[in-house]
Amino acid sequence: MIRLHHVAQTRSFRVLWMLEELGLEFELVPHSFFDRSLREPAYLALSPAGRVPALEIDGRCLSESGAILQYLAETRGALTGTAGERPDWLEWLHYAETVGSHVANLTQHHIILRDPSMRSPTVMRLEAKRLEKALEGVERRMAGDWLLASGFSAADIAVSYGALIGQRFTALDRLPRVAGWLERIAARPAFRRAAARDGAAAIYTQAFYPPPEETPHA
Ligand SMILES: N[C@@H](CCC(=O)N[C@@H](CS)C(=O)NCC(=O)O)C(=O)O
Repeated sequence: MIRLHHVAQTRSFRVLWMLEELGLEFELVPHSFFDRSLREPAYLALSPAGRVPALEIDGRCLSESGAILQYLAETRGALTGTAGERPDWLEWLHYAETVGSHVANLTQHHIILRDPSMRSPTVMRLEAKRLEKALEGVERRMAGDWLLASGFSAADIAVSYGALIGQRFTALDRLPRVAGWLERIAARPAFRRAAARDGAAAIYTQAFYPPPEETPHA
């Protein structure tokens, strides 16, 4: 049995959605960021840094979402794009972390650091801009309806997760192709099934987290 260790709204959603796209049966094991369970020795045996996702599959456990998407696509023979598209497919799978790193930094400053004195308004503004720049790269390079010309692939899952969460930190007004892509994604039956299994929102509870205003110099 495939078993996915998951926290709602996190990168493990990529894997949840991929499993739904592939039509695989799996057990979903929900975890929380707020009860220290990801730091228990039993969980650290599954995920060395105590993070989600962790996917128990084929007699072992994988804990990098990009590697998991690639492994699932390659071993289950689906959502890989064509052979000729392989360099682009790999590039997008990893570009997901260019987007994801800004989302993670913004999440730290807007949400995880609860005491405002620990937050950096400069980092919040800078990271929102850098996220927008990373999404502009998607806007410019999308092949058509999806990232690859041959159609929907695991690359769309990897990158769009960052854009879906990222739009809570940077508006997509100037990125119409990205906005249209997210609408197509939201209409996919497997995405809807994954969203229904994701769990209650405990991290992102606001639709938008605006960057702090710049304080005018006196
Ligand atoms: N590179 C890893 C990053 C995994 C990761 O940082 N996951 C976050 C959720 S998005 C996590 O589990 N954070 C919990 C923590 O840092 O304690 C991946 O893509 O799977």
